[in-house]
Amino acid sequence: MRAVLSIGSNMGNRRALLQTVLDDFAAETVAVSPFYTTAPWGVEDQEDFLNAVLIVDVDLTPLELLHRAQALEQAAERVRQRRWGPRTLDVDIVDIEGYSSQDPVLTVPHPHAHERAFVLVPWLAIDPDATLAGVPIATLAAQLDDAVEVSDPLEEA
Ligand code: A4P
Ligand code: MG
Repeated sequence: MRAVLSIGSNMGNRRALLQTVLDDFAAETVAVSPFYTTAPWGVEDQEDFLNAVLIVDVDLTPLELLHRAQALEQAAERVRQRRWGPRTLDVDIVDIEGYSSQDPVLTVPHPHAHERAFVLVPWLAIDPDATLAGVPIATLAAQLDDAVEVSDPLEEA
């Protein structure tokens, strides 16, 4: 099963926290985007995020993949204080090939993915021809003007 994951952090050692996800999925990874510095979406009075997207090919069910993502968030000692608020690590399932779900426990495609430059821009970098619910992600990304730029590893904690 091929899936697209969005990872983000805006607390602590952001680069190291994102790396824990890359390490966990290393053997199942098809592609990893660069890390991007992104302005906070949703709740704007918080630090900038570091975001990336990875494409994985896993031998798991969608729910098993969700649980694995949540275990990584727990391992990062994530405390959920408020919706869209600051977090050490967020691992979202953006899309799963050949699968869709409206269940609130696991909604696929992710209901906000199409309006988030921090998801679409990194994804576009590793899969320029990808579509989301049938729409090219290049088209979706072109409609957004959020600040998203490749981060300089030397400047990142
Ligand atoms: N859930 C349902 N569908 C999914 C899915 N496709 N992937 C459920 C992951 N989880 C999914 O999530 C709440 C519940 O969503 C989970 O129990 C799961 O079963 P959560 O991660 O506990 O809550 P949250 O993250 O605080 O809220 P929410 O609404 O999921 O926020 P998001 O969408 O994760 O957004 N700005 C920038 N620049 N970069 C970011 O990375 N991230 C967020 C968080 C806000 N602003 C951001 C960023
Ligand atoms: Mg989340």
